[in-house]
Amino acid sequence: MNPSAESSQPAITYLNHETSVMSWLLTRDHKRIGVMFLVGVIFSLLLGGIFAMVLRLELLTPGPTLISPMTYNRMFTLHGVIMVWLFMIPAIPSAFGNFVLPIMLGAKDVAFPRLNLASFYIYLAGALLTVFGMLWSGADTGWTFYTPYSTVSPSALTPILLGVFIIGFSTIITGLNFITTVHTMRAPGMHWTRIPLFVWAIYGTSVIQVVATPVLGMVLLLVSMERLLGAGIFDPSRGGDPVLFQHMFWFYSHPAVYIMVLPAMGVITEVVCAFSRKNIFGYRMIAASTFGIAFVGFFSWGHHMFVSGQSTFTSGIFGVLSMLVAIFTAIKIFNWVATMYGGSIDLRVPLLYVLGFIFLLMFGGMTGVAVATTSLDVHWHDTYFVVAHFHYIMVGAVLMAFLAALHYWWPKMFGRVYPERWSFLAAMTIIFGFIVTFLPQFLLGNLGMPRRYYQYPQEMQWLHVLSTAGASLLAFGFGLIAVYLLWSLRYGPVSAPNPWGSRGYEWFSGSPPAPHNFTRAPSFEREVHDYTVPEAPRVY
Ligand code: HEM
Ligand SMILES: [Cu+2]
Repeated sequence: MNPSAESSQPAITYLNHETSVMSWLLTRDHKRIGVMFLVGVIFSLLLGGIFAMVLRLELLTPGPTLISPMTYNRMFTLHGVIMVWLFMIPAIPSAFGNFVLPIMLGAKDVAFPRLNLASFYIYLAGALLTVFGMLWSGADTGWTFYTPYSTVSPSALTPILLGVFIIGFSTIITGLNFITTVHTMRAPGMHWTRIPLFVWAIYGTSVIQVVATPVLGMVLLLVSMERLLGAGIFDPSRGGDPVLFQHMFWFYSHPAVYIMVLPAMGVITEVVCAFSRKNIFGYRMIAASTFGIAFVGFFSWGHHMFVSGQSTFTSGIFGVLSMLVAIFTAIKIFNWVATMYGGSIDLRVPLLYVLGFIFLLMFGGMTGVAVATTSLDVHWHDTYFVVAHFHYIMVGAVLMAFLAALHYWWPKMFGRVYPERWSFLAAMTIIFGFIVTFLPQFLLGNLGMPRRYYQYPQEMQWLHVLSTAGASLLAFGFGLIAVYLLWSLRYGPVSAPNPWGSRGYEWFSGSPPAPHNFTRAPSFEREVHDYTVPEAPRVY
């Protein structure tokens, strides 16, 4: 390691070169835009989390506890809408992807910096319209907006549909921007086979974003037209077909799961390498399985419709196609474990989240194969079994990766470190709290507890009480993270430029990076995460 490089940091960074509010609001710097997205998604997580706590408190007793049935319907709808579109979809790509992707490629920004800023404001406008709809009178259809009820529901669905429609443009623009950046902005020496796997993951995600999101846009607009103009597209009483809605909705919403999970897998790959001090086992297989998942993800939407009246044959095909995803996922899990095996493991907090991720993803994935089995799903459809399954994927896995990324790149983004012990305590609380919250829901579902119900029989109460207790642990864990990260922004010790000794390319730049990342293009003469050679000097 070059000691002079280790002690020197850029004097002028993206954080201190201009500090006025306007310099943030009008910035075209991908790093600042990434930070603004990060603030946006964390606020959304907080709001969605508050709604989740209200739901869990309501379910503490079999009868009415806290709120009315109608308020309960609104709460789970808003919780789902916020968690999916305001938090999960943009969380890793728009926040961390924006921050590190150009640096990993040796570029000084994304291909279209102005569009990048526009994407943030489009997200903000859509989010505000959605929140306006919530304050006005909320929506009670569930985040899936199923017709024909959604075409007649008296709640303020239209602003929420249009809010999500607008957010879709942000997703598409960001995807296009990343695709173009990967193709045109790579520094000399950055061959296709050298591209960091996080970038491959974001690239695969971007393709899904660009192809699938327009279908969601269309279906949301059609439901709005049906509500506003009485067009007869989905409502059978006007000659429409409600099942058509389900096809269009899931054609987007199944691949959307991969918009969430692929970037998460990209984060996991980076963190596994950094803390095993070893390059990834099977680079090509990981990159290829990313595209395998993205591709197969487009042909499995029918597994949400096993009881919609589609033929048994069709269901069988969709079931088998869905199971293929498990094979590609298993390839990745095998490669992560093989990377750690024989590596020199440094168990820091980001790696702890990775272990949580792998463990929970296996539960989520294996129950996924179970619900893709037509005969089993007929029993579990619309029960808590499904709620538990998708929370294992979305919260168990994706949220773990989000927290891994937050803790891994925090010193890179803000140049400060956070207290290690507190972060360990928070991580353990969250992983344990998660299991206590969602494991009982598999049992509840199997007992027949339907999804989206306000009341339940007495004998199910103990499982609901466990679940609510776990949720309180989760809330405590998140509170802890919020406190020590905010503390670290101001009082945390200044970080070394590369506190983890990582060989990821993004650590070529300073921490925090200079405004344009580099003064000259860094050298990509070695493989990413090559721990057999000394750390390359930083260039800023
Ligand atoms: C990133 C985190 C999360 C995501 C992405 C997420 C996503 C979702 C989604 C999509 C739904 C379906 C809504 C519907 O059925 O219409 C849902 C329902 C629900 N979630 Fe979450 N969720 C998250 C965290 C949590 C947490 C931490 C809790 C508990 C503390 C929780 C408790 C619930 C409950 C109780 C329901 C309603 C289930 C029902 O009645 O059908 N969620 N969540
Ligand atoms: Cu699906």
